[in-house]
Amino acid sequence: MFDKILIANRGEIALRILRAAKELGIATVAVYSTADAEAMHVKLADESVCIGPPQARDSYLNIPALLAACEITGADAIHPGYGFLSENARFAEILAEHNIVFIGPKAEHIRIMGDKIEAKRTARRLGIPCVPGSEGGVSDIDEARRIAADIGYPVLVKAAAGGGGRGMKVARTAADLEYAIGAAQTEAKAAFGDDSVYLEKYLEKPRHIEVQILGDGQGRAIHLGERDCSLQRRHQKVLEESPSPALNAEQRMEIGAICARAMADMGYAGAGTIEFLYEDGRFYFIEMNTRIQVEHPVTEMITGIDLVNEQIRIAAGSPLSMRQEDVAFFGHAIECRVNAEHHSTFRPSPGRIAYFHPPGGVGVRVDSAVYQGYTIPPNYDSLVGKLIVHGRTRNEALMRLRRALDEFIVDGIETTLPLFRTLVRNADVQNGLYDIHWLEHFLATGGMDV
Ligand code: MV4
Repeated sequence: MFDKILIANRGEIALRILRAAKELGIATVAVYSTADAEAMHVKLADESVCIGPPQARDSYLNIPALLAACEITGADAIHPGYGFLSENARFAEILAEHNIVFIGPKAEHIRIMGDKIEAKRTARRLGIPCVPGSEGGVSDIDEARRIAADIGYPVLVKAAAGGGGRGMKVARTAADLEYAIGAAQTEAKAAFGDDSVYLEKYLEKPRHIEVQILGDGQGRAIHLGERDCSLQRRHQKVLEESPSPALNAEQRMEIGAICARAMADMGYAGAGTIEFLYEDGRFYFIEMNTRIQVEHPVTEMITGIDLVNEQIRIAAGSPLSMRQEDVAFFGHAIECRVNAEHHSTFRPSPGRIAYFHPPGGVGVRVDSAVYQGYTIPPNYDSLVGKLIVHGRTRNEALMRLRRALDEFIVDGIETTLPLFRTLVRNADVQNGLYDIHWLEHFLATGGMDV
């Protein structure tokens, strides 16, 4: 096992990793930018190293500074958290060259999944059901017309280097296709420096359902069920839950087994998420994330498994702590991402937290790195904290969520708490009747006015 882990991240996920390391008896090193000198992860770590100025490019993304911090402190592994360097295959390789363990998958697997065309090719080869579309990239318009006619309109043009919805264009008819491809290529080139695009059948009203997996890198893998992340705004997840209100136990075990088998076959190491669109009872692979995700606590709450502990132990070469038949699913969990933003305009609201009272009690978990008197800097994401509730049933979880949201006080900045207080009382949300467009439609039709 490692003696000392460096946490190449900030905020609530840095605390999450610190907690897992402490439980394993591993010493921790925090790194921080000058904007984060007062941050909680710096206070709670055994040691800390300043790695640069506020801009992430010069601090949390600064690989030489992170290597120097490992050298100074003698850290033998780095946990990247989410965002920043977490899905940078080159970073994983550089660490290996310096005999530092990257707590995450093999560089090769990060690289494959970073290219959406390669990811889909790999998923298809491993028996994961995919959205019908082009076999690889498309550049020739006549070839694109043939493929689109074959899969049927509407089709979606997607960027191979994509993510966050950038470089995505719908072609409703053959007349739109040439324009959609050109626009997607231009956007992809500008955003990612790579204009490769591919085609998929456009699914009109799917849910976003993702499967959590763990692999030991040696041919064993398990799944930990799914999370329904359909409630999003501008490709930012807002509320996530597990299990999905749309699935039954049989569907869960079927898609889970397909994912676990695929990850075992590829020799995947660590935690990963296989993302699907789900429509009319069928799953369609879209992407795979090779990191721990923001919404991982909902899975932890219903399985009792500490995903970050598993990541660390797998990276140290330990076997998985359980077999598939030992994984039990209990009850229902819901997570709200509370952001420092206005609840209906979503304008960022960094600043000093004058009063902070997180909720507690049975079935309530708050993952946050803020404290009363802390000033949220304007330089990073606006997550104040995650409120996660658990109940024996979805209704019990919703009941606890309503109560916990009413208890939660954050003064001095604007937060999205009022949005969640409204959502948790909405009939569609209560009945689990939502797709990926539901929240945008709700907001556009005045759901949060006043
Ligand atoms: C799709 C789709 C419909 N059909 N693919 C958006 C970002 C991304 N990574 C994949 N995305 C989508 N892919 C096909 N073939 C609709 C979306 C999409 C979406 C997906 C998940 C959650 C929210 C979304 C919001 C808009 C569009």
